[in-house]
Amino acid sequence: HVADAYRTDLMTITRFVLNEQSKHPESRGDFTILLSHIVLGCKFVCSAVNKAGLAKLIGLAGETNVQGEEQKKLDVLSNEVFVKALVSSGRTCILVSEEDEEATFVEPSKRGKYCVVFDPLDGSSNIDCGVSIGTIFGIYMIKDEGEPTIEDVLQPGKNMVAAGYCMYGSSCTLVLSAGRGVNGFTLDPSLGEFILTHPDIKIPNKGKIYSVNEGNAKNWDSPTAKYVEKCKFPKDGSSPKSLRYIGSMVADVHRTLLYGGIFLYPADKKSPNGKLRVLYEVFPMSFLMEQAGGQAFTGKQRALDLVPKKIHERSPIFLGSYDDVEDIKALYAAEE
Ligand code: P6P
Repeated sequence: HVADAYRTDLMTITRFVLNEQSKHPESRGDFTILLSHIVLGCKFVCSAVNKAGLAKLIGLAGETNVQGEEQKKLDVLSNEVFVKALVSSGRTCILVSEEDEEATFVEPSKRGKYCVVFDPLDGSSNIDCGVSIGTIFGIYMIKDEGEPTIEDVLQPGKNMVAAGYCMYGSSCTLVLSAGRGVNGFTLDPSLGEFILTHPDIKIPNKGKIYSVNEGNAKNWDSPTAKYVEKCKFPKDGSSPKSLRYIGSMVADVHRTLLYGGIFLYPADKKSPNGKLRVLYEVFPMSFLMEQAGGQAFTGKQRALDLVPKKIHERSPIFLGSYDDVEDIKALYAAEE
């Protein structure tokens, strides 16, 4: 009976990645080891996010530790956990975190061949109201074996070897691509293992949902304004799209990936480069969308072709179902 077989044949994320690795006989397992440390970080953050929410809400002793120190802000704590896990993996050489102004260059004795860019806890302002938040990460190989420089992380997103996010919501879901499709894993807390629950995710070619902060409408440029107008008042007799906007990128992107539709964080007069960060928000989510059959556009070009000049650079982003992104690309092309 399939269900029985499934229950006993547990496909954990580690086993899944080892299977993938076996397709690269030359691989020495470095990626598997790196990923296992990222997974450890996600498990820790999942537990801390759940506890912190409760501690904060009912003032448990946990809110200040036994030394009476004010509990670290969760995003600072999450950042420390990921930096320590990534350095201790011995597989990384440069880390870029949303929380750290400067890149971290790993000491030579612990250096590996990967650069990891990450937002340890994106959307953390939503914790107090229980809205899902997440960790977003992208992985590059260093350009060459020489002394690592910041140029090793200022690579276009298309050079990423892997990207993913972990969403801390009603369940803890890790979505990952290593360049051969997208797979989703859900944490089984009783096992402490991420189990394959969403094999080979493909985003629908067209969706019924658009996701944007309408509160910025007065500052939008014309192609974005025209596109959103088209979503609300379609001229071709089709039904209007629904608006879903959670305000936490991981949650909005996860829904878009599974249900289809389009997520937009456009440029506006206040922020000409939009709000979302290229390296550890735009690139990983664009990588996943392309791997799932969707696409990602900056208003000027394919998002993954962008070459960042600064590690915390921002970019407008339109990502999701292939046909929906095509529609907004046509409106930007018409304005050129
Ligand atoms: P706004 C959260 O603060 C975040 O960085 C993303 O997770 C989210 O998509 C975006 O900002 C929301 O921004 O301006 O709509 O509140």
